[in-house]
Amino acid sequence: MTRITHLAAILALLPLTAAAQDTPGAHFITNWDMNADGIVSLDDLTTKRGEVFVMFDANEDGALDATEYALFDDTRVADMANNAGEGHGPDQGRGQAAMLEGMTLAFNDTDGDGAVTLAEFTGHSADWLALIDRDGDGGITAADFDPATH
Ligand SMILES: [Ca+2]
Ligand SMILES: [Ca+2]
Ligand SMILES: [Ca+2]
Repeated sequence: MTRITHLAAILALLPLTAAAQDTPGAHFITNWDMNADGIVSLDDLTTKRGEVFVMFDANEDGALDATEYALFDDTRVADMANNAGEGHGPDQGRGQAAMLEGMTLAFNDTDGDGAVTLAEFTGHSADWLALIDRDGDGGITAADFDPATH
């Protein structure tokens, strides 16, 4: 029950879907653009990462441990597998890879103790933004997912 609830929730949060996606990164932008101004800013990322964190902190101790992170990882993999069946969507290339990397335990575990605290997770929002923000304008837009841009 808990697992299913989490899965359903994260599918709504991280729709790395190729379905009905004409603009690269459109779903990411729709779901992470918290103030709906068309640009995913650092504030948007930080706010949303806080929500994702709470969702996966099953024992509510303020840290994602290895067990909790395994579910988080599984959920992202399941989401990718789900969407892979939808035909060939646009190759989001490095944008999508960066998006996934920014969610990993290794990326977020600043002190290397094997668990990620809320401060660590939200504290890496800027690093994550920098990874995805290919045109370096400080916000994430469709331009940052365009496979033609390098
Ligand atoms: Ca926890
Ligand atoms: Ca840590
Ligand atoms: Ca940008």
